[in-house]
Amino acid sequence: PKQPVKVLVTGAAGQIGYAIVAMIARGLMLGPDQPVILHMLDLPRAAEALDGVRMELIDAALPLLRGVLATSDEAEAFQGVSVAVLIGGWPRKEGMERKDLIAKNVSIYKSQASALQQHAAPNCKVVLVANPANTNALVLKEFGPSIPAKNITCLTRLDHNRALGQVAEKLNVHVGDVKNAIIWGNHSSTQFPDASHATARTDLGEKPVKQLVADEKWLKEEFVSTVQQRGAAVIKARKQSSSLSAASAACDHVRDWILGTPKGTWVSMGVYSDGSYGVPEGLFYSFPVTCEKGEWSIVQGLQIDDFARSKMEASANELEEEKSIAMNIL
Ligand code: NAX
Repeated sequence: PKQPVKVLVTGAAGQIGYAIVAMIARGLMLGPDQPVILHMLDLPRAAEALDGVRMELIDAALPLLRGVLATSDEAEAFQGVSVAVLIGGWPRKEGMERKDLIAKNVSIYKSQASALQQHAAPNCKVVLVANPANTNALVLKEFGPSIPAKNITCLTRLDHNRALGQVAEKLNVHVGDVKNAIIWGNHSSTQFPDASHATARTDLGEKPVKQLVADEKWLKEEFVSTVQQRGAAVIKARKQSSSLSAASAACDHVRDWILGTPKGTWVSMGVYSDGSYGVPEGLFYSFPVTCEKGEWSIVQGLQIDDFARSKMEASANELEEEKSIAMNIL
């Protein structure tokens, strides 16, 4: 029998936290045969609500769940964890400028970087969900010099899944038959959702989505803006931001990272740029990646046309800007 793995969820009393803890404890993140111990962190002011989540997890009688810790102490929360899902952050309030949002989160991720270095398991894998996700990942890296860059990632899988969903709706096929969409860049409205390398399985076999859609205007305009604006559309409809889809995407992200991507399939992950596709090094940027044995690698050799290039650059520019704001605060 497998030893339980300790998984940290920060912001666990929040919306996404509430949705994800049950998913993790049901094996959706690490597999149906992998027992887990959940470490849940939230702020002291949310301690009571967090304790309610802990009670509900016990009440759900989940056989894979071998322990639950609910705490507002960072050192205790990070102790011995092999996976850290960082969702807790300062929320964007109406009228708040990006600069202020970055500043608030820099101080949170500075402190979590040191907790991670001091207390987490040596090869702990981290996924940053809290926004601005890419720049929070960078702050974590800057303040956690002993954490290997390859162990820090940020979540763009929700955007990736949204892209697959839009293509499936358009073609009227099952979403499981669509693959290899790409989200390039920042988890923000400058991201570039790219379906030009995607394929879909049909009665005639696997075909390029470009050929099946046969509507360049849709692929370059409506598809791109629908995926970019989907978060806003959900907020407008639900009066709350995406949470079950975000939780599900974070499980997909970690599962594929640790257990591997299927052969011939890639997914999108925000990772530390090595300069691939001309993206400046030293930014956390969303790329197409494949994963094997717990390591991601950026898919190489895809053709990038001028349209894609300009969108990719715009998102990189925004990330450079966020980086310089964060670095000025550091
Ligand atoms: P909520 O406001 O419901 O929950 C956030 C929780 O974090 C709260 O319970 C809060 O007390 C806690 N928290 C704040 N500071 C903390 C700290 N220093 N340590 C531990 N906990 C702390 O937000 P929710 O809707 O769950 O969203 C969480 C984050 O995910 C936000 O930053 C949001 O912008 C981001 N998102 C990122 C997505 C992505 O794809 N990368 C998509 C969904 C989501 O918008």
